[in-house]
Amino acid sequence: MTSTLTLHHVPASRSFRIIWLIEEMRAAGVALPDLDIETYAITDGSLRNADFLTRSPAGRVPALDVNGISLCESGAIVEYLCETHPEAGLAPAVGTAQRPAYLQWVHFAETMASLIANLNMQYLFLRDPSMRSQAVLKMEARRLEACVAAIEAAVTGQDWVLDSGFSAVDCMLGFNLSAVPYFVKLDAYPIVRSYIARMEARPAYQAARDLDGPQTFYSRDFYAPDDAD
Ligand SMILES: N[C@@H](CCC(=O)N[C@@H](CS)C(=O)NCC(=O)O)C(=O)O
Repeated sequence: MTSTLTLHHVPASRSFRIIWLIEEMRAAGVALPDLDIETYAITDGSLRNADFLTRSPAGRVPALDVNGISLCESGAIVEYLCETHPEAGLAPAVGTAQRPAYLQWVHFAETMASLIANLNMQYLFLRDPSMRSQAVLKMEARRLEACVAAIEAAVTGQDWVLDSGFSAVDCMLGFNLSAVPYFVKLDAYPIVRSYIARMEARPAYQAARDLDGPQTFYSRDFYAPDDAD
């Protein structure tokens, strides 16, 4: 059977995690088929078409078609690609000392991304700005900042989140950290800023950004509640 790899994608969304991981795998010498990228948009109804819903029942990206298997949920896709390509060395094997931390951070990335999604919904996707809840805006920005602080602690004294070095966890968190500066000022988090700079310096990250496409959601540099100090 011919190998195929198709990513159902929205530029600057969680599907960036998958493009970056695939580029890291190629950089590690894994022979993967060319990546076909099918691009959708959050606001034009394309994520609700019947064909797409067979791949992703909640109508969310990413979804990946890989050798006849269709899979949604970025964390599941990342875990699946890492376990089918252990030679890439991007995930600690089952039973190794770093495995629990790997699993924890893959899933932590989604706890954190749900806060970004809530802030995106409130600031960008509500029909009418008067529908925004200032209390939710404040609370979700604070909860997002707590996640940034957790990453600051995790990368203190090391380049990547896992003690064992760069891993798929960093690809999961990389998407989050590209969106965080729209809602949380990073001045108080110099270690996170250096971590972001290390991510952005990786050739695979840059190749993935070229494939990702331009973000069209954010029209401002920073979003804050109306009465923020
Ligand atoms: N837990 C899912 C979340 C997927 C998700 O919500 N993706 C967003 C883009 S970042 C989406 O497709 N939003 C479309 C919508 O909410 O209608 C994952 O990690 O893949």
